[in-house]
Amino acid sequence: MTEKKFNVAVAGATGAVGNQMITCLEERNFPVKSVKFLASHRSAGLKLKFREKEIAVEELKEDSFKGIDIAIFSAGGGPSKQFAPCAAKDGCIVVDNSSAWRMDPEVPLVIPEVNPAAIKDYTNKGIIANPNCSTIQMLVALYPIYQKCGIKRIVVSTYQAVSGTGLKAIEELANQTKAILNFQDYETKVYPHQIAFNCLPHIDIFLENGYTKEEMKMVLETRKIFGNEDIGVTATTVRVPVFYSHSEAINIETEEHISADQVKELLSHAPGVKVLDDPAKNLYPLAVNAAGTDFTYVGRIREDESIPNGINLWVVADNIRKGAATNAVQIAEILAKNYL
Ligand code: 25A
Ligand code: L14
Repeated sequence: MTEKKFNVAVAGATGAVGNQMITCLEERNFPVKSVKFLASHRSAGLKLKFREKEIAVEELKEDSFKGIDIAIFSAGGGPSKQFAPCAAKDGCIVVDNSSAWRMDPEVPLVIPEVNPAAIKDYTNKGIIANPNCSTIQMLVALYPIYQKCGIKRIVVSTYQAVSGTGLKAIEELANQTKAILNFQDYETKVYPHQIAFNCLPHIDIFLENGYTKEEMKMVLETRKIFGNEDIGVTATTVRVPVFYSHSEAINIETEEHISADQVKELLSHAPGVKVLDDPAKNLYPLAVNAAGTDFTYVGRIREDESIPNGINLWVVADNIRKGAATNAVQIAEILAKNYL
C-alpha cells in the first residue's frame, strides 16, 4: 500500500518559527504531496526551498486554503484569529502555534508526549493549538512525575531566549551586543529596554493581576493540558540575552514522596527527555547545547529540603524546535497517521 500524502501549507513561513517548521517537515520526512508557503504581503514572491525545490511565498488570504489538507500556522495571534477559521471552513485542519486559540474550550491543546489523545477533538473547530514554548518543555519534563506521584504546586522561573519574539528580536540582540562592545550608539525597538547584557522580567503584555501574559499562559495551559483545575502554578518569566533555547528553574511539591534518585530514574526513560545530571563533571543542561535538538534536557535534580515532598529541577529545550515547530509537526504527524 502506498503511504497517504497531504497538501500542506505553512502560514508565517518567513518567520523564525515558520522557517523551522519547513525544516522539520523535511527532516521528519512528513508525507507531503504539495507545499504552499504563506506570509504577509511584505514577503510575497520571496523564494524558499523545500526538498531542493524553490517555492514562491504567497500572501496569506482568506481563500489560501482551498485544496489544502493541513495548515501549520505561526504568523502571530492576529493572523491566526482571522485566517484559521477560513482554513477550517475549506476543510483544512489547522495546527496553530499562536496564543489565539489555546484556551478555547473546544480547541485541543496538545503536547504529543503528554496528551496525544486530545487530538481527536480537532473535529470541533478544525483547529488544534500548540502550547506556549515555556509550557511545553516544563510539562514534557514534569508529566512522568505527575503521573507517578501527583503534583500539588509548581513554582517556575524562566530564562527565555529572544528568538521566541521572532527574527527582529534576534537581530536586535546581535546589533546591540556589537554596538555596545564597540562603544557605539544602539537602538531599542523590539523590547522596552536594552536586552544585550541585561535581564527583563517582562514577556508579552502585563495583565490586571500584575503578572505578564506569558506567566499566565504557563498557569492556564498547564491546567488545561493536565486536565486538572486544582494544580497550583506560579511563574516569573524573564527574557535573557540568549539567542536559542529557554531554561527554567522549576520547584514542585508532589502529592506523594519521591526521591531525587527516583526522579532521575523515571526521567531517564521518559519520552522526549534526556537527563544530564552529573555535578562532579559539571554536567547539566545548557541552552547552547539544547539549541538545534528536539529533546527536553533535565538536570540539577535535587530534593527541596525546605518541605517534605519537594523537588528542584533545571529544564532546557530549543524554544523554536520543541517549543514550537517540532511540537506542531509532531501533532500533524499523529493527525495524519491516526485520523486522516
Ligand atoms: O502578532 P504577535 O502575536 O504579537 O506576534 C509577534 C511576532 O512574534 C512571532 C512572530 O515573528 C510574530 O510576527 N511569533 C508569533 N507567535 C509566535 C510563537 N508562538 C512567535 N514566535 C514564536 N512562537 P516572526 O518574525 O518569527 O514571524 C512572523 C511571521 O508571520 C508572518 N506574518 C506577520 N503578519 C502577517 C504574517 N503573515 C500573514 N499575514 C500577516 N498579517 C511574517 O511574514 C512571518 O512569516 P512577513 O512577510 O510579515 O515577515 C517577513 C519578514 O519581515 C519581517 N517583518 C515582520 N514584521 C514586519 C517586518 N518587516 C517590516 N515591517 C514589519 N511590520 C520579519 O522579521 C520577517 O523577516
Ligand atoms: O507562544 O518569546 O504565546 O516573545 C509569545 C511570546 C511565544 C514566545 C507564545 C516571546 C509566545 C513569545
